[in-house]
Amino acid sequence: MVTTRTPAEPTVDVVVVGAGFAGLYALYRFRAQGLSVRVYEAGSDVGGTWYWNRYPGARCDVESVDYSYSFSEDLQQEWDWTEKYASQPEILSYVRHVADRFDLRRDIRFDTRVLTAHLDEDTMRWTVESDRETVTARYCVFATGALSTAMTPNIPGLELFAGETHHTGHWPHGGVELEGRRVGVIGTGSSGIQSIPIVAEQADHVFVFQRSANYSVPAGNTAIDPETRTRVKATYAERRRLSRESGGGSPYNAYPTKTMDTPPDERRAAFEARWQLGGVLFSKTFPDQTIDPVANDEAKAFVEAKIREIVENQEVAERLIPKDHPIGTKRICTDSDYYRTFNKDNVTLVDLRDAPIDSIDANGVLTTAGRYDLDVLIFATGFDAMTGSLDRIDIRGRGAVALKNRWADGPRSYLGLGVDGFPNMFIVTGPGSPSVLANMVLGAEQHVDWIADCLAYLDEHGCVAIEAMPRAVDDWVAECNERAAATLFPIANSWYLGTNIPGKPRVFMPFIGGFGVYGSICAEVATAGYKGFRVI
Ligand code: N01
Repeated sequence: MVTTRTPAEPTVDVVVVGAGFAGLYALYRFRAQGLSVRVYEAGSDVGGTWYWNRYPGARCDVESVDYSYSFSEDLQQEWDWTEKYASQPEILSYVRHVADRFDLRRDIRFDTRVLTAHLDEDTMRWTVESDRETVTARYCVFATGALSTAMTPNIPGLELFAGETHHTGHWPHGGVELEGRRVGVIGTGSSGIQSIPIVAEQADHVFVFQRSANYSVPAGNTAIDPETRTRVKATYAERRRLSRESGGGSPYNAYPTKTMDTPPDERRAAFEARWQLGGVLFSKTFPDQTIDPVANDEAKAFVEAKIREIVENQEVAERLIPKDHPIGTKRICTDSDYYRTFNKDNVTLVDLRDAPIDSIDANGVLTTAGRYDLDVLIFATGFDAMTGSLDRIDIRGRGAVALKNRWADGPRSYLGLGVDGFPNMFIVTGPGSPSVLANMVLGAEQHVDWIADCLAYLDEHGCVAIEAMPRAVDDWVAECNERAAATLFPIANSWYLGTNIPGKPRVFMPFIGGFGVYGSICAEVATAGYKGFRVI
């Protein structure tokens, strides 16, 4: 209920939390329609994920020409990506360029962490408190990232370690001296698999502490030659159109036939072609690969044969082959010579399934089978994904109910965008949206455009608030669960389901129905006057 009292003017129209790809575009877009915006960013510069993740080998696994903003044709045409898969430094300089080119920095407060965001039900405004200031806003938009809260496991004795410890997600800006040192890497997800080959080039010895093996395919990174660049730029509009209609936000389709409907020779050739091309799209070689167990087994067998072929020591090869999940149901990793790295004399695979980590002491890591003396210990142990960055902020909606408590059994939203009981609050690329299953940059643009149009609609209609209705949230959660249950994804214990965080409810968090499908649903909701939302 909105009271009749005239509220004090809010400080700004919109507070945006986070200045990564999503937050920057939100600032640009909201400002363009005349709204006043303030962005808070905990880091000292723009970039989000690409500001923090500076570990050796950090690189995007979506093609650079696709993992970039589409909102400005001029920007698209003037920026020259140098590699098919951009490295972290190149992406960070791109994001910095965007911030400068569109004069975004003046509305961003850096080195500022948002602590609380509380709704005033009388005014329908949000009071947002950071470690620097408190502001009020008509709308609060969380662009806090899906993989932004690093997780370091609570291993007994960690604080005793006399060497250096680093998390890949908080890598020092000046880099880490690895030359001639004994380095331990805990974790073999995307971050570990990307960094281990480079760490092994520098370190005296690398101990890879592997709990679960992951599937990895060659990244297939190459320089972008001038002809390719010209061709991409000439056809950008079509490329973006196809991306928006696609399942994953990139302009590619799976093979036209299902795995087992494809003759064996042709099937193998298709896998081989994808393997040679490299990249995460291997997991979508055939359309049924993460749906049909038989199809999945074919893809697995292909990759497992590759691992056995590359790794010389067959005992090590067997340990590097995952035993616990269908291929592609955890984010498939991409690498540059990961498996070959295990042929080096200075690399040791420590299989924690045989002997788990027991503790850490001043000199290194102790497993139940022995000790590993180290100078540097790298945690490539991942993130409290999708909800972690929201949980860190005390977000309170109607009745002062905390979002964290509301989501105690798993995140519940309508379209991933809105939550009942939290009017005028929006989440960008959060749980309930395609998010991490699609191109995050196009995902952020699609969400921000939807929110911006929604805010314009509210102003045009003299409304003060919009709020997801409980029934719409229930239905959306059910739809997300049904779609996930129709795939093989829920079989795997992964950060998609929160299983990497002790005590987190096991819920498949992203919307798995495809980027294009999701975009159409969001557009239909808006066209129908924000069906499923209550507009006040
Ligand atoms: O994190 P992860 P990540 N003892 O959670 C292990 C994106 N990304 O940072 O599986 C021992 O995948 C854990 O073992 P287990 C991408 O979406 C993209 O690597 O829990 N080990 C696992 O091996 C990716 O999926 C890019 O048994 C422990 C690892 O740590 C996501 O970010 C690059 C442990 C964590 O793997 C996250 O990737 C990097 C413990 N106590 C990241 N706790 C690209 O674009 C955890 N582990 C290429």
